[in-house]
Amino acid sequence: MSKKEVFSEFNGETIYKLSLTNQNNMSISCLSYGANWYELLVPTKNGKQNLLLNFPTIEDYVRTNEYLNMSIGRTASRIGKGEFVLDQQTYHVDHNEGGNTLHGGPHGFNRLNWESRIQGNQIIFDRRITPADDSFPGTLDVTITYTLTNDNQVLIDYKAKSDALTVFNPTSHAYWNLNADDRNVNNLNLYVRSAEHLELDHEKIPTGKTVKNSGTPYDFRHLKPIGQAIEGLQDIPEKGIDDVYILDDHDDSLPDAILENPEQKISVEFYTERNAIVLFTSNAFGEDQPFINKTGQPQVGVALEAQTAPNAIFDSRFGDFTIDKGQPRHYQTKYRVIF
Ligand code: FUC
Repeated sequence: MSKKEVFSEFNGETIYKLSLTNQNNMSISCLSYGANWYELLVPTKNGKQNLLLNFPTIEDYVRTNEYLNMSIGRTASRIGKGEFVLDQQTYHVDHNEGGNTLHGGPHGFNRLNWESRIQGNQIIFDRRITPADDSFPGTLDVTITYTLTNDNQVLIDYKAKSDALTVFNPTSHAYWNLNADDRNVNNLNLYVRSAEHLELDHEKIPTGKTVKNSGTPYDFRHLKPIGQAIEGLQDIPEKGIDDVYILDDHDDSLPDAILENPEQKISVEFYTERNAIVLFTSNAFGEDQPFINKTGQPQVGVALEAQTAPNAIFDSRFGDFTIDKGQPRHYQTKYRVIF
């Protein structure tokens, strides 16, 4: 079952909502604005339950600036001073957080209304993004595809091709909350297949060093309640997690993260071939955020943003997200939902 309908008008453009349902009555829907993942609905004995946070209007998404469920690009996380070097040439891209560039800058993927269509069990978004649009080098043709399978997996594929050397490190900023009631995520169990996270400076720019997770609140190598980690972080300014976890060596057969609601027996397994996940526990969220069915509060949701470690842009030990002229690039993140 699939449907494309008008969600709203915004700035003279039509925003579409596109939905798919599989044979087990699990549904996803997306919005063309930001190639946004609007809902992941699973059937329960009390009706359908959305496992993602969402807002009622596009204006809420634009005003709140938390990248709620947005597609992020061209580059996830922060580029210090918006500056990087490719083939000995220094580039400066637009800033949007102090002097730094966060999540692709002020004109990132999240600010675009994407071309959208449904094909079979896929929702497909396309855009051409030029240097005049977002200040990054190279005209980039991007396709973001959400696929819903009959074995309850959602795949997000990011494909891009550029007419010049550039960078491409997209992610999904989906915020999860597997509770049917109004609780935040502190009671949910989390596992992350990671032994270390990046050290960050006071502007959250990677220093190049890593920190071992073992013996710290950051350690999720065994399933544990998110609230247990949060309790251990009350002495840091954020009072929560907003960190780049470096994943252990890639193994296709192992989930890189698991989020579990032990009471309702709902869980989501995350699989990525990228080398990092940014874990963000919505630490400063509050009542001014009008979520549907949830009260805005710290830890109202958790984002697990699969990506190449952001410091790869200046340190090849952490990977490489540059793409050459004409060279296609394809990344995939897989979410397996168990209910
Ligand atoms: C995450 C964090 C940021 C920011 C944003 C909404 O990726 O790293 O600090 O708050 O999401």
